[in-house]
Amino acid sequence: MGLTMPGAYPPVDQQRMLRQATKVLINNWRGHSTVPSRGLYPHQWSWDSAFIALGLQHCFPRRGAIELLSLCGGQWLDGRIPHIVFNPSVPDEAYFPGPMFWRSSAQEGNPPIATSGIIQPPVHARAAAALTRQLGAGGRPFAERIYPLLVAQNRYLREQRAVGPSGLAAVVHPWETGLDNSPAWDAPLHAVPADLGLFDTYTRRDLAHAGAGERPTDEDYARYIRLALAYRDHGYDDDWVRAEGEFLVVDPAFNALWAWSELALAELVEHTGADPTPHRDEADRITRALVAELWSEQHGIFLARDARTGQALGERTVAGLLPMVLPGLPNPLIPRLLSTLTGEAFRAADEGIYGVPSFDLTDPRHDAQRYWRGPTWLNTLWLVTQGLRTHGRNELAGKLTNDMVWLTDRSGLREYFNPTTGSGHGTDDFSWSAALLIDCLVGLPDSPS
Ligand code: 2M8
Repeated sequence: MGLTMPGAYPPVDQQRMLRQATKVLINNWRGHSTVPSRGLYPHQWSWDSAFIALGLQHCFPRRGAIELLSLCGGQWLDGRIPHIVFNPSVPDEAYFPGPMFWRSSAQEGNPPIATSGIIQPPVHARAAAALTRQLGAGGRPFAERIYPLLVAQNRYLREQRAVGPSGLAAVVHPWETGLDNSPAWDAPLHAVPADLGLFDTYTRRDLAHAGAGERPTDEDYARYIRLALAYRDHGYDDDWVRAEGEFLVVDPAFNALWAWSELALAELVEHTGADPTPHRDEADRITRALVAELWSEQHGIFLARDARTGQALGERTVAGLLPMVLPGLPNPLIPRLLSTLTGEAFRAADEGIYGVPSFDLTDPRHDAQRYWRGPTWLNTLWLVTQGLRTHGRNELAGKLTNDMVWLTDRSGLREYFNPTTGSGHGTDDFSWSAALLIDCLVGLPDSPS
């Protein structure tokens, strides 16, 4: 079926695109979970699995449930869901840092499967709520099984990662934000020494799969390694890392997704008969804290904060727009966020801009092809469309959804896209691009589902 795209876009063959996206998810499936990509990311990643499950809900919902439960198989005793669950049949040298680096099994109480020791944004409850609706009779048993695991994930954030008087959660490594190489992390990250001597011991594997011009620099990679080693060598102790860690940042996207996940838990318990009120209260608490601590009236966007120095990090990034997913944001903030989204920094309504750039188009550090320093990514684009729909801005959400369809039709299911040319970059056959495209195609008028 051909869908005529509003605006400048020619019609696309939705059926063909849906088939291609489904094929990527089938090829990347490993029997219990989906790899983000077959070369660059050969294990299971935490927030990737949540986005993947949001696509699987439409074609293989049972597989989506297995995806999330298998990720939770790597959950630690303290509740953290690690950012990578390693596939034991993949050799250690296929990805760096691998299981031998993280040494998760040396931590008391951990599951037998090897994992990393850091976390990623909690999008999983949102995926679990969506799957529960799609699973029919299987929804309730799935909800009952996954709910306590997701509650423990959020308890970990509240008890082990809270910083400051309002108790927003801090991240202790740029990889925990998922927007790993964002310019917002430049100031706190560059305060961490870059020891290139670490590469005598450790070898980057990412450069075998993607161009150096599209990935982080060696200096930044050395800082990533140093931060991860220090956390590991202190037994992944969160009291230590909050007091002494060299990177401690409060990220608006991470915290907004935490609040959003509490709202999703409130939806989940409606299937199990438990009381949703504590989850709604927790979502309200986090939302109020976000506004009080991270909203910048001057910039018209949420800004991250360096919890070490107390300084706001002034970069305008897509992370600062994502609190839009929260229905409880104070009303006056919505038009402000919209004007930032459509203004010079992101130009999301412009026909010559595809999707939402991950970083301010006017900043000299904007790099349209380097990982998280400018390109459009489909997960953050999808989250922005969710936020717009939450606040009734369906027309702009529709334009951005069409951008997503056009980008993938033009350039394939790439990891990220140049927002001004639409060219594709990073790895190809990227799972969350496929999954979120499926979610968009199914939601379009004239949907092929
Ligand atoms: C990227 O991060 C990993 C480290 O976790 C890497 O660069 O090796 C990020 O884009 C992250 O958000 C994503 O979850 C991961 C797998 O797709 O890749």
